[in-house]
Amino acid sequence: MFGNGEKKGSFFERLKEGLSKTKQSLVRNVDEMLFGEKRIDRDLFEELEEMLITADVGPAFASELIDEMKVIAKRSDLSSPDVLRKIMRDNIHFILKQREAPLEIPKNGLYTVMVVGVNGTGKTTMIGKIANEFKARGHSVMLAAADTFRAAAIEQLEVWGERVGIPVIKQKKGADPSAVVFDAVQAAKARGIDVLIVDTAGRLHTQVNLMEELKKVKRIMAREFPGSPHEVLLVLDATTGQNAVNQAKMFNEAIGVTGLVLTKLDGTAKGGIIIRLAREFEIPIRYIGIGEKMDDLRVFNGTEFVDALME
Ligand SMILES: Nc1nc2c(ncn2[C@@H]2O[C@H](COP(=O)(O)OP(=O)(O)O)[C@@H](O)[C@H]2O)c(=O)[nH]1
Ligand SMILES: [Mg+2]
Repeated sequence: MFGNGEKKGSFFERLKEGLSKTKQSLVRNVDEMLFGEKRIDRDLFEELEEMLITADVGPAFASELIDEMKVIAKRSDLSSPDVLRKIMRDNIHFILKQREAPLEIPKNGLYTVMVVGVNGTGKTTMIGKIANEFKARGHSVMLAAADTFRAAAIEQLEVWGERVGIPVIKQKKGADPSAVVFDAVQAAKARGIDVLIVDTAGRLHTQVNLMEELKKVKRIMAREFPGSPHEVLLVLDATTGQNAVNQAKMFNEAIGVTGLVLTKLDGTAKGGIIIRLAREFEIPIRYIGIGEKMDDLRVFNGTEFVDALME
């Protein structure tokens, strides 16, 4: 249900469906341009580069791709635009493949995951889904409700806890998130829990406050269980396009991010942002989300993604 492997399964079909708008803005427009032109010349390459940038893949990737296309165009007479299309596919594949690194839960000892990201990106939903998956694989899992800014955030995590059948450590709204995390790490150690997942706030009165709070949560985790957090997962919403890139910069500089999750790839034309994130950050992409249902979150697989996008 969750792992990768079955290529033509239903997830692949849904991924294809989910990426259809991105495919329109990135692949079909490029195809039309290539197949519609009689001459492959400088103007065409300029137009192509502009189009790629509009499709959110980022200027660095766009210019590298065009440079490579130009070299090939000089060497051969390009009787078929398929050659350029293949270069595009191979380049996207190469970039995405580098960021393929599923989370590995060790066999022994407590493994801790701190989940961060701005409000509404899908943190709490993702936590519920991965908690369910870890449990199904035989791990004991515990959640910590360290988003104490909103009462609804605590309740939402509790609902997931009940649904999955795992404990949720919480305090009242407005409590110090570090105190919640302190309790959670103690409880996880005492009960011999395998995986502790910490939900955090995505908005406070100011951004500086938020980053300071997250830094403190991270410090407490490291102090109470050295080596912790083993993973800092940043959840990004694909529909926000370039904003996702800014968020990645901001969170990475402030607290250090070890894994990315890109949600809401369904129904957006901005899915090209995954290429920009993969190109500009040396951070593995752990999961992608294509909907709200339990099996709409999936371990990221670069080959599957590029196939769903280009096929
Ligand atoms: N379409 C779509 N919706 C999603 C996805 N992931 C999460 N959501 C929805 O986004 C909304 C915000 O999610 P939530 O987990 O509360 O975000 P948080 O504020 O970061 O904790 C909820 O309505 C989720 O169901 C996704 O991959 N696709
Ligand atoms: Mg939340």
